[in-house]
Amino acid sequence: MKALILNSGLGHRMGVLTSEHPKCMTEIAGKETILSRQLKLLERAGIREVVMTTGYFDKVLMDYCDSLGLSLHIEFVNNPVYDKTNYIYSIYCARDYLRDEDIVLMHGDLVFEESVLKDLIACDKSCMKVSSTAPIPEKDFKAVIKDGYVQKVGIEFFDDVNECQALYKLNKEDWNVWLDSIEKFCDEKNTNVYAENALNVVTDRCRIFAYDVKDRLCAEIDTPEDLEMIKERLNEVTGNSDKTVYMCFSADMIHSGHIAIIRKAEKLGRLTIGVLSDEAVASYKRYPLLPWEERKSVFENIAGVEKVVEQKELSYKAILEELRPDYVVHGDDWKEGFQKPIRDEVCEVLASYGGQLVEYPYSKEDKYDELEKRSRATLGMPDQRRGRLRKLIDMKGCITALEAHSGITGLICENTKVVQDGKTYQFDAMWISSLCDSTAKGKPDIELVDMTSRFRTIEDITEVTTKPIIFDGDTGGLTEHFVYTVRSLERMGVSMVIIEDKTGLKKNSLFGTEVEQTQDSIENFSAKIKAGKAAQRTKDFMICARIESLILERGMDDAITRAFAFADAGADAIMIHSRKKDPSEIFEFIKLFREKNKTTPIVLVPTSFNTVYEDEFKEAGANVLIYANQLTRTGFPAMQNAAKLILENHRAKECDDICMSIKDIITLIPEE
Ligand code: SPV
Ligand code: MG
Repeated sequence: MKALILNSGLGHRMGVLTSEHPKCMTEIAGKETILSRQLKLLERAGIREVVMTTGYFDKVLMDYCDSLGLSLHIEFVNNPVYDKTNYIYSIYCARDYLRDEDIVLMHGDLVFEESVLKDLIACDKSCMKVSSTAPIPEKDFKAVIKDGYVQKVGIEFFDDVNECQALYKLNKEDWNVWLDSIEKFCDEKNTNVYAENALNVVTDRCRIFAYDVKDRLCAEIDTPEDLEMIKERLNEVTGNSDKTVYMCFSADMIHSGHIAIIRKAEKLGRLTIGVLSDEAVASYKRYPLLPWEERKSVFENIAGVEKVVEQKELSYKAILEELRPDYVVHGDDWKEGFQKPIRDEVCEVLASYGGQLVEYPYSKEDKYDELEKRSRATLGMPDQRRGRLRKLIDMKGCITALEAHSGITGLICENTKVVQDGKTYQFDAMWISSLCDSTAKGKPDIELVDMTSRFRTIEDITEVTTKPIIFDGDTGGLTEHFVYTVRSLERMGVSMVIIEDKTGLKKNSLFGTEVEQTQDSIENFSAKIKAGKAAQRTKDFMICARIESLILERGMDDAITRAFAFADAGADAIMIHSRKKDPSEIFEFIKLFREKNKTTPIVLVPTSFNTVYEDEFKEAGANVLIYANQLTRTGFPAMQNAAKLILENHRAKECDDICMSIKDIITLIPEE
């Protein structure tokens, strides 16, 4: 079904109100014009195509329609002799777009209630709006009605008439008959009459039902007095139902605070809720307990919510530019803190089109904090935590992990956030490095710290955090031992173990060829991977094969051959390591691997090749970036320095400047 809107006339009787634009652009409620309202109602009624005839100020009209940003395709048809003809000729000009279509026809100066349009469209017969209760106008259109159907329309009839307006729903069979008659009139140069004159001669074949809307609003605006009267009526009948309201939620836990603000928002108009995407929630808060689809469905089922859409970013800019709501509603808590830049941007976008921000006092209640704490705790449980690494990789494409070797470094990784340009950044996962775990225990990184002790570190960290864990499993040890390690790690909620293809006494890779190291054979290492995969009890757990060929200078061919072999053996991810500052061999490896394998995640530890930005690695095809030792390498030298300062000064005062205050150190540890 197409809509036909007749906008070729100027509306001389409106005086100065139409000196710069056509009558349909007259404002009837705030910035809402007769036309913007008509178009929005058509859009809401499911119409997608509009044919609009133009005349006066056609460029102004076209630009205006464009600026409304509606999802309607509008075909503009100019009547070149708009000042010498009546709208019958405008329809004639547009006839090629209109034939064989069901049509909603309306004059461009009509204002009607939404239900009037909806009812006409829903009527299966062709129909015209009439009112049996409105006074019979002296000089305007009346419809002569017989047996419920329109016989004639014109200003000259007074018997058996009802007031009527040029708002029709026409089924194509009836419309084609009327359009033929219009064509005939115009071909015979009869262009200064109403289109209804052409209707009146074919009503035996063009059957139009007189749809009585009684007292509902459907009136034209011809004069400034009409305008004032209709503005008032419109306000009475629509209240706020013409206004649109937008709110955004991340919540996977709806509580009475959310419902209370939704109740307030819905009073302002028709409410659309934006639900933040999983990625946006994970970026600023924590991984959502419920995926987006479920959160969407929860909001869809709250009374008063008309529509739910996805807000892909913390920034509201894109969604506001698309929806252009009259109001954005939010708690006033975002006037300060990390959300302030987001609020500032919202104000800017709203100002650009005349929208308004409505803020309600934010009620911080302990019970909500308690609920949030409980849901965070759930995220830390082994079954919840384990599968999240894979989900994050799927969701973000490339994730970051930071080294943690104790409860406190785990908390730093869990809670450190940075806000830049309205976006929040935090680490996605934690890396339990053999180097840092050993260093924290004052031992060399040679698989000397036994598994029981390494597991203790994992437990210290899991007790106080929720983020997924990648465990540095060194060589994995004997295959017979590795299978037990896999199950223990799974039980603890670890998401991934990385084992390197070395055998014998392992030393840290960053020594390169300075130390004697033996690379395991492809066969042995593949067998270890297979055994690990067979041993695991959950489907979430990942085993990553780490290739040492570049570290041991065995060449790219060896590295890539191993990568394909280990992926074939069942490795869930491939880590390639290098100790060169120049990242080219890493990029070359990624390119060669991705030529044949598009899906197996690639893991990198950019300690030496650290000039490359995360986005560049992501672009190249990497999926996990591990910052493997930076907390250890910054934390322990700071301690060494403090120890020296005390010894040198024989007191602790000189240390004060480099010490965190007691208050700050306490706040690093969340209260239970
Ligand atoms: C570790 O952090 O222990 C690692 C990475 O295995 S590296 O030190 O670069 O070898
Ligand atoms: Mg290690």
